[in-house]
Amino acid sequence: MILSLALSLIWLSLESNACPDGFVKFQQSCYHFSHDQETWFDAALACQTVFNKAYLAEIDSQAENQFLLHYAANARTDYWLGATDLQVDCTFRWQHSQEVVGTNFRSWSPGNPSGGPENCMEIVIELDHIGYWNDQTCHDYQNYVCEIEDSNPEIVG
Ligand SMILES: [Ca+2]
Ligand SMILES: [Ca+2]
Repeated sequence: MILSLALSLIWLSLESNACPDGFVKFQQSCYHFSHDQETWFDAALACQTVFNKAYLAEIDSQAENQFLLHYAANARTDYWLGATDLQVDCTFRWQHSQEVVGTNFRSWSPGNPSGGPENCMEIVIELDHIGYWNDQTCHDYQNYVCEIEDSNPEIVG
């Protein structure tokens, strides 16, 4: 009786943390790693429209950074992230929060951000098979990560 109650509580708590279909949960957010490739602008639009109110992923903590870089490294895939330096060259800003990228920690690939025409931020997998941050030409076609906060789990789904 107690065991079955405990099991149903565990089941309920798992259920209430469910992410939308196609999303993976990590801490307070759900992430969708795209299978299609888009320009940065179309990727940002896809997160907003196809996945109701999601946004291109914003890295807020070292833990979230490690999660996303490891996922990309395992998938051996580059992914757009939600920051650009379209306002001030080499000062990357998250589109969702408007915070400046990399004030507390940074994972730029050596020699990056390289600036100039590379105005959009991505995770790049380098020859060492490790994921880093990179600035890339916004019109390149890349996979992308959408993020949605899981603050109202009962509405999700
Ligand atoms: Ca985030
Ligand atoms: Ca670059």
